[in-house]
Amino acid sequence: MAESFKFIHASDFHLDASIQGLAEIPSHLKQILANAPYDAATRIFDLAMAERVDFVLLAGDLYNMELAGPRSAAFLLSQFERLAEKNIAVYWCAGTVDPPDRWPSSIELPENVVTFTSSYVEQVAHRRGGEVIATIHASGYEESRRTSADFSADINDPFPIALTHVVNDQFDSTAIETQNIRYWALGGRHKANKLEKSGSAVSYPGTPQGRLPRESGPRGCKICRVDSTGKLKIQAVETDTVRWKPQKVAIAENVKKQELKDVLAERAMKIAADTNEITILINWFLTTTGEFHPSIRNHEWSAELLEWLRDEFGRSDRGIWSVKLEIEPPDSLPITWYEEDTILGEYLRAVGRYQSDDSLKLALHDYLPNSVEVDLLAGIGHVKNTSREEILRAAAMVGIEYLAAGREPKEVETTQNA
Ligand SMILES: [Mn+2]
Repeated sequence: MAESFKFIHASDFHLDASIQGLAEIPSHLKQILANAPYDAATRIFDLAMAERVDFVLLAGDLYNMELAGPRSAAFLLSQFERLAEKNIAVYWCAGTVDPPDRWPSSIELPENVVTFTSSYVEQVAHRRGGEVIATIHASGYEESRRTSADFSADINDPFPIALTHVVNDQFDSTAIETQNIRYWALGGRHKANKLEKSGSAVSYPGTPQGRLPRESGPRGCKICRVDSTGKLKIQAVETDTVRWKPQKVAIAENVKKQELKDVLAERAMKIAADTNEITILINWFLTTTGEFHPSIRNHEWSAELLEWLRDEFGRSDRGIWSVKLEIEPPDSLPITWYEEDTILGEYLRAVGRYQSDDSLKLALHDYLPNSVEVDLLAGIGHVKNTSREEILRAAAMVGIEYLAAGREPKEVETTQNA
């Protein structure tokens, strides 16, 4: 019988990278947002202390050593010292932005911290008392690594772990041969991911704190428990203090303002009830059904709703902050509008030509001011096909906003495209 033990696996702290995607930050959230990456990382180290784990695996990208100020290094140093007092080891492999050889040479890391910077695989035996309880095969990020073949262990090794950082599915996790490795502690993905196969687990803990609207949902780390028979149990632990939670709400085009408020309030209260000790950031996306109705598409209307949501649910520290509220273009517009001999009719027919003929280039750069840099144009002028439809729908809506203000649809019959 071997000894049971436990460890934490975390990666991609990106301590110096702030939360993005808010056009304006209310004053009561400034400190919370600025500290979120540190608070999330602190929760990981608190967990290591509370659980008295044997070691912590850090799979790279803790902070950008080239760009970050001293706060990140000072933070890690103090956390590592906390762990040192409890005799908890740290194994830290380099990601793309944190090669530990860039660690300030004047600051010595405590002895409990082992760093892996090279691209070749090093082996470290982790001991408890005199006995080896796990073998760590670790390497820093290696750009040219395309397979997991560099990592392999002997079948008799005590609990072999591979620790490294890979980028954008540099190698296919599903193709990893177990190579006698029991646990693949990987970094480089911001979304957690786990794959178990024949006695081996391939695991990404993801970032402990989402930073962008697309990094929505809970974020955290993994705590791994190995029992005396060698059986491994992996548990995800949420650590984020700020969480993006986009909300899609389906409404009718002709919804009344109070009805919509009731729907949004119900949703917001449910979210508030499900989460505590955490700030929720919401981008609201309203999708509509039914015949086009002008009132909900009035900007003052949606601005008023957003303010109302903020006042109702958003003024406390650990509440819900509504970042934006978007109403998606309707499925269809009244067909008579397309037939009208008006500027609106002409405009919608022009948009319709682009919608039905993909060979017509959008050539958006013709409409940009001369002061915009040429290399920027390269990205804007050639719109990808996936977003072409969205842009044209949005263009139709802009036209309607100016040219159809105050109109009510007259006909029941509608066309398929907005
Ligand atoms: Mn990363």
